[in-house]
Amino acid sequence: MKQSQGKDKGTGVPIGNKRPSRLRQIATMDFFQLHLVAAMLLGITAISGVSTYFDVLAHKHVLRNELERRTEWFGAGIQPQLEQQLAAGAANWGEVLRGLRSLPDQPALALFDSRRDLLGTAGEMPALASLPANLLERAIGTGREMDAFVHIQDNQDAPRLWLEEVMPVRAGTQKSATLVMLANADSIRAESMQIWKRSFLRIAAMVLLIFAVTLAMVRWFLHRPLKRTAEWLRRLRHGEAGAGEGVKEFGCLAPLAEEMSSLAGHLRKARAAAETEARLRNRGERVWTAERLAAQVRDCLGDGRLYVMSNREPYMHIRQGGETRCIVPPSGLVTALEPILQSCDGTWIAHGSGSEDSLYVDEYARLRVPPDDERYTLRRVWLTPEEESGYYEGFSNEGLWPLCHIAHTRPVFRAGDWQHYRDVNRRFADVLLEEMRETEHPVVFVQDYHFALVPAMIQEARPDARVAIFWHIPWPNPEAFGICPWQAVLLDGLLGADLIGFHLQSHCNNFMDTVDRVLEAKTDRENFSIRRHGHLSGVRPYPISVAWDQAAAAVERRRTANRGTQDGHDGVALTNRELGLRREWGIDDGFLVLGVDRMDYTKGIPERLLAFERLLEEHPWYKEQIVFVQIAAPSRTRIPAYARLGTEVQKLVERINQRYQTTRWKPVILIERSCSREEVRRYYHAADLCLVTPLHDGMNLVAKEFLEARRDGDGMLVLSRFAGAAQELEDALLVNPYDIVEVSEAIHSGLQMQRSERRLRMGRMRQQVKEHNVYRWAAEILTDLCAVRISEEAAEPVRGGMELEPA
Ligand code: ADQ
Repeated sequence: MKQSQGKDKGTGVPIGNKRPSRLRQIATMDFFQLHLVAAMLLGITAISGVSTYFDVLAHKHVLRNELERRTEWFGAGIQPQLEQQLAAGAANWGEVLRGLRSLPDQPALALFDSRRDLLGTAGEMPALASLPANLLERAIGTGREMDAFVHIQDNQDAPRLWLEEVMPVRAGTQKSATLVMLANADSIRAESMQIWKRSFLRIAAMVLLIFAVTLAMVRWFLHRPLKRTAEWLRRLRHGEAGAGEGVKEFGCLAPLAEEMSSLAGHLRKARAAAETEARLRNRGERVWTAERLAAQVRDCLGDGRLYVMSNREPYMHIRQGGETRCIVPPSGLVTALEPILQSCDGTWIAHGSGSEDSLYVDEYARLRVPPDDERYTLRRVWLTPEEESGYYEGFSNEGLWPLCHIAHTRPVFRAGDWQHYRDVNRRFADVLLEEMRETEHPVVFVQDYHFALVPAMIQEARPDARVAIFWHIPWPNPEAFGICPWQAVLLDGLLGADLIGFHLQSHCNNFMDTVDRVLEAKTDRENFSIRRHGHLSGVRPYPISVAWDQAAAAVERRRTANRGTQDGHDGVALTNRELGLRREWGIDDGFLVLGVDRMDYTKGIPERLLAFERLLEEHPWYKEQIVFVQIAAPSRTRIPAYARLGTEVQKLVERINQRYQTTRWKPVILIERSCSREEVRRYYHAADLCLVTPLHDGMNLVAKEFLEARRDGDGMLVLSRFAGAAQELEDALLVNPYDIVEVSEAIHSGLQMQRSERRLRMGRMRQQVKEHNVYRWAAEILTDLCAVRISEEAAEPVRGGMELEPA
């Protein structure tokens, strides 16, 4: 342990060699700050300098106006007396002028006669001769008062500023003279200098203040987040920090950190996948991962392009809480097919059922997904409400769904629904054909009972396409399927596929029997293939499963080992959040039994509730010691049978609760909504026992999700014999869901089972799901699909002369 401290976990190189030294960090920061501060200082000084200059200019203007006004007033004041003296023919003008200029700070005076001869002066009149003669000339010429500021070089060192005001003086029409007043304007200059100085000091103080504030802001808003981000990135690199952990603390760098976080997430996943692959190669294990699946599919597709079709789309744009959100509907199918499409940039064709879907597509109803990492194309198909109701709710879910499940709900077949089903299948097939118009040898993977007619439509238009369809629900025996008035058309539609997949061998057998019974076709039970009109279809079981995240499982195992069982709950190491969840239902130390289903009559929810009621009846000491949480996502609510089921379940829950509840405890909690994947996972973690008791189910992913989620290796599964999953999970407590006593006793023995046995069973079941995960499911189907077609093409020259066999 000690040895690894201070080392880079990936390379074993001491961190000190790679990490920038504190000195270098400081130097980098200071250099950055210095530049920033210098630039700011320069900028602020320039702006302040220019603004001060204009300030001073404006002030100067005001002072000059003021001086001009004062000089004019003074001139106007002495003008009448001058005119009197002129009229009287005064002899000594020097004395007259000195008499008029009573105060020393009044302007100096000089009087010129009409011939421009100086008559007399008063006050300091420097360089009289150098006064701008043209001002005098112009004033005499125009007979108007004029003024100008002039610099006069007298015996001082520097030229001084003066205001020269020239004013005509008249006595009648005969006598005239011109008065020149010189006012010292040097004070304006001195005052301007004062303003410059004052402004400069103010600017200096302001710059200093801004400098300090900027520095503080840089340190607080940039330096600190930068340091934190750098530290977080370092920890992220060493795998010590979570991807999104504390991103909000990074201030203005949070968006960058979020991007980095998602990048790091991708890198970590890639690294984990590579490590897992390497480990598996070393151990010679055959566990499938998303990466391995992607590589396999790329390999077998070659130049071909993959097209997937399903009713449900992988990304939906919906309006929620006043904003549009892009959600991934909870579906095992998306988990399985996404890595394939992402790896080969395929096209997924699906019903655009989100309320805002049409706003996020181009003119061809396409968009690139995933939205934050565009890797493949989603082509949305639009349906009218009538089409949706006839094709989806009517024929698919009121007809085919109950037809294929032995749950004793009558299938309803209406001619109008069938018409819609055919039309919608045609529409989807046309869209697919349009999408693959320019692709040679496309590979098509159609999903489920919503599109039974599509394979033949594709086969007919594009014989070069390889087509597989996977039927996600059971296939009943020929007698049961014979109820459907259009069974032959459906079978012909399906036989357009090169490969028809079911969960179980028994479903394949039923399918072969049905074809034998209904169509003129050659069925081969040795190779499990059917030839109809010269086209060969393979029929194979591919038990679907869930994703298995090796890296996450390893992390969880380590965490569990560290936590141990210190929380005191026998064997199940619970996180605080999960403990909180148990407390919420008032059973800190008691048992949590869980059911997670769509609210569907095939899932056996009422029977399960009756079994739980019987448990309370038979073992009264469970009172206040047990809670059954049933999460039921509303499903197909517009179909009457589903609406009735909802009411029945609510009434049953009410009855049981009324019978057993106490003031602080309710035995059954019904959560009637679709929960997020994380929420469902929390329940899986917290549960002591998961009840999966469908009356009939193709596979049932909840059972496998529960096992995958139990990385602590504990918990028990009670599983219906009539779920496809029961074929693989022999270590579950298998029950007949109709047998209330058996289910009730299975719950009891599951809860009371020895910890060692429970863990042994859980370990074996987890191993099964790990080895037969959803990536393996997808890889096997696509590999078989490519192989079937290739071997047939290879045999093309001798077609008709020999029996072709799928590989
Ligand atoms: P479903 O009939 O839908 O699938 P299932 O396989 O159990 O049944 O899958 C249900 C999925 O929905 C699971 O992933 C589960 O976690 C999720 N889910 C259920 N209730 C939920 C809730 N309240 N909130 C959120 N998520 C919820 C059909 C066939 C099955 C077959 C699958 C896949 O009927 O037999 O296993 O397709 O092929």
